[in-house]
Amino acid sequence: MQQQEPRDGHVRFGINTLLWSASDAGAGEWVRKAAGLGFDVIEFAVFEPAEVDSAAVNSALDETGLEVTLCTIMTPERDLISDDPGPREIAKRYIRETVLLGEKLGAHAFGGPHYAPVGKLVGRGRTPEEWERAVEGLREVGRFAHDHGICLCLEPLNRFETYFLNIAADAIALVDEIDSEGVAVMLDTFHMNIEEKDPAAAIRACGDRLRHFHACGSDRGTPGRDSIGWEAIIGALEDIDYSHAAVIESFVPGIEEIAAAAAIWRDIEPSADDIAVDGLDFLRGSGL
Ligand code: LER
Ligand code: MN
Repeated sequence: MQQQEPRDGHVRFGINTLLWSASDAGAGEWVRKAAGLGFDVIEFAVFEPAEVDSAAVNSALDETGLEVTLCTIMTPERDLISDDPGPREIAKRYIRETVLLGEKLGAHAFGGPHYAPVGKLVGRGRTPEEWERAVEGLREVGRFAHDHGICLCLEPLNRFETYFLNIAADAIALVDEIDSEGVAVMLDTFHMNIEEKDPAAAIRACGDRLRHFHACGSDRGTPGRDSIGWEAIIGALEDIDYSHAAVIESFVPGIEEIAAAAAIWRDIEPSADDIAVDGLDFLRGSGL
């Protein structure tokens, strides 16, 4: 299902399946649910690419006209910066298999912290050897992704979730060194709010390297009902003519596995669907 990314100058708004599910099952159902709520994009968090029923998803996509983006699930055994070649190979295999899934679904962006497991902290900063391994590994899988019509969008995470890439400036340096059309930057307002001195300046610094975006509340609740400086963020996205997807990524305590990984210990909003509905309403009204 190779399609061109729709680039009509408009941002398309999406929702990440982690709001509702911690599994690859029932993927077609999330397409219909997202479409019913008015989204343009469904973002699948892919646990095991072989477990996703691509035929069911494609028939739901045909029915609804939704676009797909993918989000990585970096488990402890998927680690491109490990000094052990085993986890590096497992990470590359996972990325390649997910790229092939994405190609079947007509996806163009596969975002997330492809470099290391979420939550991996080792009591020190990154080493030059780890940086080199990331460059080599991502260059290899980036070439593969590009050959299959997909861009790997590297996401800096906050310091409590990774020590490897925390700010846009480092993601830009990594992407520039990899120098592959198959590797770009993505940003997430939740992480930027913790790490960036000036999130709008970080967006502008990325320019056209920014190929994917997570629009998240500062508390991982509803975007727009939080303390993010949305006016400045929206202005910066407009300044760089951002015209890819902006996806809400929020979590609720009821999805226990994800809540534990993202440290969600209370109801931040009344319900998961409130986050989706009110967040989309806010983004649609933002002028993007
Ligand atoms: C994790 O905090 C996150 O933001 C995700 O996009 C990556 O899995
Ligand atoms: Mn994110």
